[in-house]
Amino acid sequence: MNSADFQTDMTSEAISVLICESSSVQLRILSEAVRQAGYSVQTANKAEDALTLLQMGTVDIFLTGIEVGAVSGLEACWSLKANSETESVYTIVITASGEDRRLEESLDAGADDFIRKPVNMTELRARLRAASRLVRMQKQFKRLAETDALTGAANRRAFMQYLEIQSQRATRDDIPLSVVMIDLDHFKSVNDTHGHATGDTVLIEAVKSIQACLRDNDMLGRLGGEEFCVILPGAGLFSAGIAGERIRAAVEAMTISTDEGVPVPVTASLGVASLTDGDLISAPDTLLQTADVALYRAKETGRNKVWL
Ligand code: GH3
Ligand code: MG
Ligand code: MG
Ligand code: MG
Repeated sequence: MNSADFQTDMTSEAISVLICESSSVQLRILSEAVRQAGYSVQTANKAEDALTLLQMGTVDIFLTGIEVGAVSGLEACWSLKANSETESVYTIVITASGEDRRLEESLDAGADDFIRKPVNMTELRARLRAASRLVRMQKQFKRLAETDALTGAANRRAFMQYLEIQSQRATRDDIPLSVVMIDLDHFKSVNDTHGHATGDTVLIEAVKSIQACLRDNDMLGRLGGEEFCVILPGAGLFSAGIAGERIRAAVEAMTISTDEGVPVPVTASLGVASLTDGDLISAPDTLLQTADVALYRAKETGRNKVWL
């Protein structure tokens, strides 16, 4: 091992590596080297434990031996790649001499790369850097595919996916879930009076203001032109109403003006809907329709208000 092996690899920051090896000595040596290279490291000494950690969705690169407990590294690769939540985890198989047949099977099962024992740490670091390049690119693509380009809010597809997951969770674990539908008031006249560019600025600023009202697990999606919706996992109708009022006030408090300094007042109307105990409306579509009806009532009764 030369001194370069001990330097922190700055480009690998924030990439998380899970190492699975049955030999605890090997595991310690590998995890020390990978950690020194600047990665965040988790370890497991059997594939069953590795799979549990992988399901949590925080692993970017999976470095695994082939003989690792009752479930082999090969089977772990197979089950990893068969699950849509973990299929993008970049998998590197550590292989010993005499394991060529199983190595081939691992690659066929979806492993992305391999490294031979005894592991050369310089080579391992180079392979991790190559893996990191792909992981970063993949994260970038994912972000682009899930984000509305103008405002940075989640796009409709990402929003619906999250709502589906959260409504299943809410029904299964019997916890509340609410949505708040948000539509800017008389937005057409903002465009007509001040131009489309100012309208775009209003959308961008509105998203910033709404985001500032949300918690970590909440999600703001842009469903269409000037229509947004927030998913509030864990919130019942009452808390969602409070969140809605906070959002309404934040939008009203925005101070936007045109390049000429003309103020552009903005308000929004909001409709709240909730899955509550014993309620059978668990389908995301029903929840959104209910929120839509509430939003319509808010519009009808004067705008700039929250309807439950
Ligand atoms: P209401 O209070 O009933 O919601 O009235 P409204 O004018 O907000 O509703 P309407 O649905 O009639 O108009 C929505 C407008 O939003 C029309 C469209 O030109 C504008 N719009 C949609 N997407 C964008 C966008 O990306 N940028 C800008 N600047 N305007 C947009
Ligand atoms: Mg409208
Ligand atoms: Mg509108
Ligand atoms: Mg609208």
